[in-house]
Amino acid sequence: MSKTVHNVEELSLDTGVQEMLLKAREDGVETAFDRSEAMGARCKFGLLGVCCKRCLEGPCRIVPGGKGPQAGVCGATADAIVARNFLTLVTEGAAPHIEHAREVALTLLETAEGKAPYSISNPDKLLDIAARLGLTVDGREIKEVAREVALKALENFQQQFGVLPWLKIKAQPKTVERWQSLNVLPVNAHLEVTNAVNRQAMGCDADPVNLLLGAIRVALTDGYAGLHLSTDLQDVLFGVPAVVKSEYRLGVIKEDMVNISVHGHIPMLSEKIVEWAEKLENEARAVGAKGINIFGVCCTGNEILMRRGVPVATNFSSQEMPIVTGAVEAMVVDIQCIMPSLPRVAKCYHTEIITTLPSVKIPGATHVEFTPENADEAAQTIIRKAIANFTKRDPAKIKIPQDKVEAYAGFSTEQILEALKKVNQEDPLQPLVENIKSGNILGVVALVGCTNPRIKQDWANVEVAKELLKHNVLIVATGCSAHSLAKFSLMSPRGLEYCGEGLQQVLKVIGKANGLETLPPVLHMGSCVDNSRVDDLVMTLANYLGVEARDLPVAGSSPEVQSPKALAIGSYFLAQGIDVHVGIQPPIAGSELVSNILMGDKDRHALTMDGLFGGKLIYEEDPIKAAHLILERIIQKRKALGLPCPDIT
Ligand code: BF8
Repeated sequence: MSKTVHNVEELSLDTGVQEMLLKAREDGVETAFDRSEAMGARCKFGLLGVCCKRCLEGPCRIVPGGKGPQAGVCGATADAIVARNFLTLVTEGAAPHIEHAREVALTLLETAEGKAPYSISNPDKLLDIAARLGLTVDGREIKEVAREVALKALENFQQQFGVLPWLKIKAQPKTVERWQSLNVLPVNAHLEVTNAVNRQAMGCDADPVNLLLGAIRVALTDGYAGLHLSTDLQDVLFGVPAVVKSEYRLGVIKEDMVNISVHGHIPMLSEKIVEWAEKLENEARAVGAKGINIFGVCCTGNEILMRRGVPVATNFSSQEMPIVTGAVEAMVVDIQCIMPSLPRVAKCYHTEIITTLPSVKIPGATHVEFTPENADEAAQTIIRKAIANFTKRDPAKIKIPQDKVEAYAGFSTEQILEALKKVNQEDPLQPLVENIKSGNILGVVALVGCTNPRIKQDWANVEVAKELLKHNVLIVATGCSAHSLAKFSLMSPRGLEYCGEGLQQVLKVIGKANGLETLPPVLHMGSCVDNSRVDDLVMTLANYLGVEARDLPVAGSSPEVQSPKALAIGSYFLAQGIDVHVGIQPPIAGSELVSNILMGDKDRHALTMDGLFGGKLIYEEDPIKAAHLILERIIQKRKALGLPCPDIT
């Protein structure tokens, strides 16, 4: 194990995590924070994006503008290598969402055919989607419609001609025209991923501009055949989220109960775990526990929080910490963002790490195979394993941080519109739009993405949010960033103190109309695939105003990004013409050309994302400076719309 240098206060803002980091050291357990420190300064070539490992002539590395070789053995320049590596990241980010969506579509199909033990929880959303797809719904059985919607959804992975069906039903026609003129409209998700990998291969695409447009094409695939498709069909199966009150932080783990953590991304498994936990309570009591306590980690946590109000313990960087409490009987994982270290940490305690999918196995974990058809059996097996583990606890190793905070979640676009209807039944968007026009709400920013052991956990997410709130920016949040903001009371009425006066007024009026003291200043919109909900909200506003999304004073920010998935989502928002901030250096600095295309202003550079699409990438590590760069762009967009603009200091 590496020698630890940093104080725990420098590693995480979360006091519960700090407490568990100290305990981990006492217990001799290595964590991601230790490994990050042991890794030391990161490889400069990697950080700049100028390392090429695509064939066995290399690996080739280029020192930009330096003395060494200025091209790989094959002749690829730094511009081509950096652009290709960026496309690789976006493709690696898109593929997991695309696979997630396909799994949900298959589950809907099997449900409709009576082969999987789920039901259509939200027929209204199903019928709405069916109508948008142009399917006949009148006089038909709901399961029949569900089957047809599922088959149509699967066309997003199969059709050889045309445009992704989900893009066609969701995107703004004018924006689609722009994408068409730039030849970035996707045909089917599998084809796009294959094509992207193909063009990255040695001896294929070497034009940096073409490669970056390729990244946009994959990002659009991610947005529609990954994010939107997953959310829409999950809402059909499990319900559209509505406001729920719950709790965050490690204090949600309960000493006297069988604790089961659900971690990963796909809600098909976690929904069943929650269902069967209730049904098997008696078995837990039989071994001396008071019951079964399910809590979430990462995006599975977001999914079951949004729909069921299940509490959330922690986010990405500190996913090992629940195990360190010594009070977790099982950590059940599905896919994505699961640290392979989990079984090694669990070895020091009694926790059983349970993998569930054939494509995600980890040495040292127990594997209980989950399929939609055997969902009930798998959930029961997992819960019974956890119950059996309760008796194996070592009381001397148990220590649970007491901190927990209340948070509101469940702000789907549908729920936001419902809340606005309480202010204006006939024209629900009117109060929101009027307040944006007047400047009470300066703009809307989506705080999204991860935490990253490279920087102090939660800190940048929280600081960016507070600075924006101070300037009357309404914040919506997803992913692990949402966890950060909830943990620091920005999703509860207590967060109101951080808001500017205008925003405070709006939140109170809408809150009171809904029987609450106030709306929370940050609206939790869900998991990372639920960035589709952010997109839905932006589209709803843009369509109401008769403008394109790119004209609105909105932006995205991922201050603690770690995953390529977040880069894919960010690129999707860039394609919509929405600015995206990242607080961790994206590996593009090795090419001035690529950096200028992605991050440059259209007035200063001939070819930019800003000029082509209307949004640009902003890289700034300092959260306060980052917030102000975002505010500047919001002000620019307000000016272009002829809206009043305050002085930002
Ligand atoms: O998909 S925010 S660390 S858990 S990648 Fe991963 Fe990042 Fe968390 Fe959810 Ni999204």
